[in-house]
Amino acid sequence: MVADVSGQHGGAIDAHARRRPRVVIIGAGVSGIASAITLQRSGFDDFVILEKGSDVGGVWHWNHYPGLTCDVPSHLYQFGFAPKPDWSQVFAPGPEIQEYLADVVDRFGLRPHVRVNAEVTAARFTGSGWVVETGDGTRYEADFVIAATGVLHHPAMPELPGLGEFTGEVLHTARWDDTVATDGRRIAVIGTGSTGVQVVSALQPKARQLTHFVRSPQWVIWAPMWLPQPAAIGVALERLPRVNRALYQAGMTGARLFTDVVTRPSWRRRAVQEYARLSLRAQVRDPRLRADLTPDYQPLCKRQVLSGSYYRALNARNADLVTDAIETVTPTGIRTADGRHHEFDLIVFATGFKAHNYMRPMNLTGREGLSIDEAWAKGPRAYRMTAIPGFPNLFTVLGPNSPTGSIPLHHAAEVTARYIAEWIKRWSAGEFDTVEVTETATARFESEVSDALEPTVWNTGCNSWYFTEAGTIDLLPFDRSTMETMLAAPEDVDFHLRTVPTDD
Ligand code: N01
Repeated sequence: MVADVSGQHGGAIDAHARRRPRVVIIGAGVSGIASAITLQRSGFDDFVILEKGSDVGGVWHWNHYPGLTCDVPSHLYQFGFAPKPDWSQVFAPGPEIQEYLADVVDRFGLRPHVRVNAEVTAARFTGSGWVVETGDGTRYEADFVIAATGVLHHPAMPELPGLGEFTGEVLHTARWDDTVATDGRRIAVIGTGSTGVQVVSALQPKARQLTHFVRSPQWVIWAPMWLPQPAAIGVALERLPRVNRALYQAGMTGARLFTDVVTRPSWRRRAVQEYARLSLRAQVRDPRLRADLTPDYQPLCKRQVLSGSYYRALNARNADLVTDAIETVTPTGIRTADGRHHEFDLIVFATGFKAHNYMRPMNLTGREGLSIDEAWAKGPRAYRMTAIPGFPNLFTVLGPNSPTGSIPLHHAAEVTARYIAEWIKRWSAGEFDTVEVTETATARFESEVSDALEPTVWNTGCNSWYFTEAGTIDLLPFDRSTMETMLAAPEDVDFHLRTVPTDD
């Protein structure tokens, strides 16, 4: 078992047996769960999953704001190896997804491997493996580290002047406090990404007054997010696993259309964009409100927002849209640049995430003392989303340039985890002690990505969380089969494989 340094472990090469790799997985969200189950299915059981939160589920554990719904169809938002036939809705509510992930962890016997409330604060490459340390000082020795730390994890909280003086309540959607009352109150929601749109739709009906502060409007495509999945369909799919599997495959095939639309200009892209414009025209009749809600960039450029209720919520008598800049927060509300003062009981920040932090602020040190902050001084980078020069025997799942905006994420995590497992199998067979991607291969991958990003819709002139501070787009501009080919098998020419001399 992966143990703290004082634990018992025999990791030495046995000429007659395969080595038993010790693996630390950081994070128990979608990618951590996919990694753990993939290791299990490859015959490896000496792994521990270190999770900072109090439960598994990652983003679905941390987020439980009112209205949280997955805007990806449920039958695609699941693991290929753990199909759930009986989703309650076509677009599942957040708590049901969290339940699904917890259920997968139980069904696959992962609980004994999970340490919750175990935030990794440091990880150091020793020359042959890793020592990983959690906040309470526990240390784990590992042959491999898998950083499954997520993309949308660190809430972004703007430092608005006067915020500390506000006498009402303040919440960030990603750290929602379920005890805070919202009914009958005057609520400000700041931010208009997928989260802001969902939370506005959910809070408006029972709020005394809801004001949505929108700095840059988003295109909001109409979709019936509430559509139930009849129970009979769940029962039938449960009894007919082949049909369920075929449905999943059909969904994956359908998802190709979406990848195509965002990565290549075509009439298909234009058709979807026209539908986004129509969604606004058809639902917002007031010309002034419509003008305020019209973005100055192409639909699909930012992560596309889907909602069947947002515009209706804004049209309600108790709802207001404010596009004037926020000047300051006062003890009782918000003053905007036009001099108006808006009184509130509650301010909700739906202001998104620091999406390019990945495993940071962890103190991660690779070969020859190289820190991750030094390695990523010009922004996060990884060969094929998973391997970082200078960090041997460490892989990321849903790391830099992962297809968060174009390919079903569970699938991307599974494909990456299988790729990592291939390396670990070869380590287990004694082929090498350390594996490290070359700088040349990483630079080549970056250059391929950069060229392929040119014609994508993300590159058509908007500002979104897809952009890093260095101005690059942190997404994968390739289709699913290209991603699968990239990660089908390790290519030795792109790696340094080393053996570590032993004392005897
Ligand atoms: O965050 P965002 P999100 N003053 O970064 C505004 C996923 N997700 O949490 O555009 C005023 O998209 C900012 O304004 P601007 C999904 O991938 C999935 O909504 O910078 N406003 C923007 O409007 C999504 O894309 C589901 O001008 C400020 C907003 O805050 C991702 O999470 C559900 C501001 C941030 O939007 C992130 O979405 C929900 C300031 N100082 C989310 N600072 C599913 O259903 C920021 N803003 C799967």
